[in-house]
Amino acid sequence: MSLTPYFDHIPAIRYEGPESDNPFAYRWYDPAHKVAGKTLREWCRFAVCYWHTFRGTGADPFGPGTLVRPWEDGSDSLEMAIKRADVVFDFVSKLGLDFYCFHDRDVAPEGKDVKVTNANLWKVAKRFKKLQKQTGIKLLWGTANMFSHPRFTQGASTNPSADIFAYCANSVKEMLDVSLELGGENYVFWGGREGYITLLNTDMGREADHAAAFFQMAVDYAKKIGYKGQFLIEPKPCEPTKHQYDFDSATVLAFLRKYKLEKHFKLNIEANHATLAGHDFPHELEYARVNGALGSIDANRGDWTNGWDTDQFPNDVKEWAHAAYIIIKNGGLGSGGLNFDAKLRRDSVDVEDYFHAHIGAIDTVARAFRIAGQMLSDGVFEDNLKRRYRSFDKGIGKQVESGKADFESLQKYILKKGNPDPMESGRQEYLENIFNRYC
Ligand code: XUL
Ligand code: CO
Repeated sequence: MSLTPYFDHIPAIRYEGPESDNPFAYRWYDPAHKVAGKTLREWCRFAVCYWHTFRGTGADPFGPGTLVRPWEDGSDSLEMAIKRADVVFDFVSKLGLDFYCFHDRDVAPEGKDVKVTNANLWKVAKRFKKLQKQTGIKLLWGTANMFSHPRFTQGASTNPSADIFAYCANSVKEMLDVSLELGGENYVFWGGREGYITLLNTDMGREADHAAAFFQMAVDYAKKIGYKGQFLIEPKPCEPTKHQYDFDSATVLAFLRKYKLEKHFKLNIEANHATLAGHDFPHELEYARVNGALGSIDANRGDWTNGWDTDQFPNDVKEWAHAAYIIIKNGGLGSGGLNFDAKLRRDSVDVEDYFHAHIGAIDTVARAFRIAGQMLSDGVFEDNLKRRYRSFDKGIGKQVESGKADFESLQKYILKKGNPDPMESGRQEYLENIFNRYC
């Protein structure tokens, strides 16, 4: 039974198989289908994101919003916020998904002061609690929007104003309380304006210390209230600031280690942020994985011809096959999942477009998991890796890996040998051909 009438003309989205020509059906996402010992539902843990799908307007720097939402009354009132919550849960239910994600300001309007703002958030959170119980839909992660309002223009925890730092402490404290109340499985920090435009007005060292102090306070507060959700930092190199402090996985991990915060955080990797950083998506995933920090994913894509965060829905099976391969090697995402941090194009103005976007993205990812599972069980790439590094499995290589070698023993070894063994092929083209055979 739906709560609102807005999607009544669309059937519940179910798996019908690759032969189906029903645009309102999954071709690859069979939630019960098993890949590498787990169901697709368990691997994917898909989430609908509140901000793009329900609050984005289609506005761009050259013109106002275009998207049509029949349920909106044009206001940012609390009444509208509560009604919208029902629509969101209807949408997630219709797609047959398990999770949603939101920022505080996506779901509840600001009031005349902090007290009223906090009260508004709690009124909507109460509604969420009821809806979660009714539908079984869960909160993958919550976060605080500390970048949209003009007060955050110069940053949040890295703002030169201590008042703004305190304001942000209130926001995160409230959202941690809400996350505890709603059973939020993770809590995300994306440093929207935590960065700078010019060093002429920026004390970089002091700003980093402030950000670290803020994170430590969040860790301490979560412990105090017994909130056990996984903390995640979402790297992004630029946009809206020129230099964002959380540039990429490597930068965030170095920051966390400097301030001894690494055991409290994992990473939420966003595909389009990876490409903005000059990496590809699999690079960021693998860097996080090998550092034990792959926590969750914002599933979207950019456009390779430009340098913006276009936040399109994922549709590249090959890219995702590689991503799924890494996720499976990671044993999954733990409490994390795949959140569609993606928005409709400005001229996708039909209610049906929300469904087409999600169905396409979900099928892309599901198909990729099926492919990746096959690649792993065939073992071609893993066998190749074993073979390529085999000189470290015995002899002098084994001594290096076990910490038993030093410069002197290595020099003795290579002097005795005279010359290293000849180079072996990296077989890149061969491996690319094999990869293409799967996709
Ligand atoms: C912005 C972005 C955010 C975060 C949450 O580029 O990705 O929506 O995911 O604040
Ligand atoms: Co994101």
